[in-house]
Formats: sequence, structure tokens, C-alpha cells
Amino acid sequence: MTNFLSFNDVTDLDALIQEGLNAKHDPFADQALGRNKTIGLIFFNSSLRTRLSTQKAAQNLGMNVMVMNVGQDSWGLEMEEGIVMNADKAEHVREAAAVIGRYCDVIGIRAFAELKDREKDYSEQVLNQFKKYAGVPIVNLESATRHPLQSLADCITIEEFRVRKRPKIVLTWLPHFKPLPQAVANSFCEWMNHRDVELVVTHPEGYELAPEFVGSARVTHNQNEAFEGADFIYGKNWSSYRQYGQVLTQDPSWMVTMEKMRLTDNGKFMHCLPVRRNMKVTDEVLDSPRSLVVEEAANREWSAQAVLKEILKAI
Ligand code: AN0
Ligand code: CP
Repeated sequence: MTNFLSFNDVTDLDALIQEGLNAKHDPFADQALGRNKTIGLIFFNSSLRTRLSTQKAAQNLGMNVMVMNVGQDSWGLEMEEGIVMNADKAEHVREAAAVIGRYCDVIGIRAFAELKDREKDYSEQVLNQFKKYAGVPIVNLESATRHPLQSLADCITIEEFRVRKRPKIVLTWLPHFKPLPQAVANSFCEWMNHRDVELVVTHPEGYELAPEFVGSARVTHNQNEAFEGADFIYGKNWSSYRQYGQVLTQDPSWMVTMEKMRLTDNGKFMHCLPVRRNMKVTDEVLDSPRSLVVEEAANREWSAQAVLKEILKAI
């Protein structure tokens, strides 16, 4: 693996999940692999889990880690080609990526969707500009359209907790007052479309995800019907893709409650975090044994370690 931008960079998903589980059981087995190698983690947006778990995973592999917040620690970065740089961005990605690529053997990038211009967001400009100019492998730490390290951690978590060979998994939209990206939901669908699962997506009208991500999932606007018999409820808020970046409803009846969880077949609740309690899901669900959110976040370390190991083997 030379880059980890999306599911397309995975050659064998079962093997990658197994690699994550192996790392979990024996975290320091590959400490020699990353010796004298450096990863730079570049953040255009906030993070708790991605920042700490990727740093920890790299250290488990013996790597050196540098972390930078763009625009706070560094100069603001211009992504457009051929423009007169007379606005607020002091440095162009052409130089910035090339320079970071001279200091680092691998670069991780977090750059969320801006939710203003759909075409621009879905072109993955930031990720692609870094890929073009850095000259070293790039790892997606959540880009405009995808969050593949999260999706791999989700696959590992489902593998650990499934009781059925082919579990029923429901991705449900949750209410929120701020527009959030579609990346986590897109990615979750993209990866689940490659697993042997029954995938159902439920959301209010107007929240349809891009068809290339939904794949063969069944889509319904009836959340209760979707929950029936489910093994896993995967909650996430996202803003509208069709009316791009807009919040069309904050309907509180979409919040996940224990009453709704009782419709499932002893189903578990998953969420990538951060989650707003009693807006998206109740305290009762989050504080019950049905909630896997901390286990899921813990698995971010092992998903990052599996991916970094594959990249280190290739460089
Ligand atoms: C981000 C999102 O929805 O993409 C990050 C999730 C991992 N969440 C928020 O901004 C709250
Ligand atoms: N789930 C996730 O990526 O969390 P952070 O935004 O805190 O990194």
C-alpha cells in the first residue's frame, strides 16, 4: 500500500482487519519496522481520536511523529493553482507539501469538507494537492468525502462484536443543529458494501447520500422499521448532499433512545465520536452495555497501525 486515501487503496480487507486485530494483541511486534522513519500529521481541523491514535500507532511501530495544525502553528495554505496570492493565505501547497515531504516519510492529512461548494469538496482538492506535491505516501485522516481510518476501525469493531455471520447493520442519520460533513457516513457505506452484511441506511427525506457511496444498501425513511432486528446501529449526523451543506431538519424524533434500541435484536450502538449527548443519542444508550463507542474509538489505534504497517512495508 503506497497511499491510504480511500477503500480503493485496500487490496485485501480481511487481511487488513486481521492485521489490526494482531496489532491489538501484540502492539509492539513491529517496532523495528518504523525505526528512523518519520510521519507528519497535518491538521486543517480539530481532532481528538485521529490525532492521538495515529500518533500512538506510529510510535508502536517505532516511528517518529510530528504534528502540525495548519493556519495556527503554520501559515495558511493556498490550494488553487496559478492565482495571485494577495489574500490571507501566505504559503502555497506546492512548496508546503514538497517541504513537508522532505522531512517526512509519510504524511497524514485531515481536511474536512467546507460544505459550500459540492463540486470542490468532492474533488478532494487538499488531499490530491498533497498527493501531487509531497512525493511521499499520504494517509487520509478524514478528507472532504471520506474517513477511511474510521471505517477500518468500524470493520474491526463489528468483527469483534458480531454474533451472526451476516449481521444487519443500520446507518442512521441523527439530529444536529450544525451542518456536518458526509465523510463518515459515505466512508462507512463504502466499506460496508465490501463486507458480508445486510446494510440499511435510514434518514429523513433530503438527506440522501451520493449514490456511489450508498451502493447496494437499502434506503428507508422509516427509522423504526430499519431498526427492527438490527445487530448494529451506527449513528451519525450529516448535512444534505443534494441541497449541499444545508441543515433541512433537526427533528428530535430521530435521536437514538433505549426505546428504539429495544426494536433491534439486542443491537449495539456505534458512533465515531465526538457525540452530543441527548441531542443525537440519550445518556441511557451511551451509558449502557449496548454502547460500543469507546471500544470503537480504541480500535482507531489498531486501524492506524495496520495501515501504517502496510505503508512502511512498501517504502
Ligand atoms: C466531524 C464530522 O462529522 O466529520 C468529525 C467526525 C469524526 N464531526 C464534527 O465536526 C462534530
Ligand atoms: N472519530 C474521529 O475521527 O474523532 P476525532 O475527530 O476526534 O479525530
